[in-house]
Amino acid sequence: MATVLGGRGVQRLPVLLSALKSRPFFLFPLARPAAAFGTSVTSAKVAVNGVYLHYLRTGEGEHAVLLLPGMLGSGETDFGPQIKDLNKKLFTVVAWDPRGYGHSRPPDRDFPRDFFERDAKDAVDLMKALKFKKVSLLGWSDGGITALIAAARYPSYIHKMVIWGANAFVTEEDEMIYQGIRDVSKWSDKVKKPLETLYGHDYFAKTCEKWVDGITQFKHLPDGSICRHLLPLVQCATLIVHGEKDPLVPRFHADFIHKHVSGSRLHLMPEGKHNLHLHFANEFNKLAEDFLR
Ligand code: TYC
Ligand code: MN
Repeated sequence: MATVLGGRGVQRLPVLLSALKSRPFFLFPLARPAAAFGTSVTSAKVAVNGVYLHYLRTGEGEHAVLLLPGMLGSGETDFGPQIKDLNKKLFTVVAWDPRGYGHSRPPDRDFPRDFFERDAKDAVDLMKALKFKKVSLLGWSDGGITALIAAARYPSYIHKMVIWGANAFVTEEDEMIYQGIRDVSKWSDKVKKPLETLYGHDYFAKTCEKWVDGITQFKHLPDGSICRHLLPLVQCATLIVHGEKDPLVPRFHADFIHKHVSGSRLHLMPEGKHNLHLHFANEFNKLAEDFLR
């Protein structure tokens, strides 16, 4: 059973962040007056399935949208431009940190074979704990996998879904890419820095290695399946976005999901890489908003 924590669990974001000695760009002064748009972002934790899950929340729209981060990700490191700019009149935006990631620690992150299923249940139970009747999902990469599983397992609870950089199975080619990112000292500073600040070097490096081992498990399952058998169970309207210059996730993954999620739409971004929602934030936000509304 999930319980919403009382006032003590809820902090204003700046308090939390000053404790972390970091300040994501979405907290810098906004172009629009804060009062006109209710641009405040709150940070809170709620007890769900035996852990305290952390989330950011902003907006006052009727349409609830959950943002699901990628591997090692968190709301603040992965979704700055979405938290800042998604329409706050139309949407109530929640960005969560899956257990073991971001500020949803303890526990330390682990990767049992059902870790995506566990994340999917945690994500849905978090939104139910926050009293949302139905939600849409914006899932990036690992968060896209989690979103697919949540949509398949809890069809009556998911309204619409946008996913990008996700894959439903693991191939030989994928495994080689995974091994290439195992050693975080080889990551670009730009990608590495926010995560190192969030976690400290050791937890970051160790958890990345654990993630590679965790995701490689699927390679040894029949068809390398992460969730391919679940795709036909997805019922919600689904938009798959793919960056044609994504160096991590080859095009065939997006095509496969498009083929097996009935009625899904595939939108290609020719210049998009894996982080297309950050690099082309305005274009991505408009695409997502138009699809969701
Ligand atoms: N799924 C990872 C994420 O959540 C990214 C990734 C995809 C890494 C494919 C390697 O071969 C890979 N950001
Ligand atoms: Mn189609």
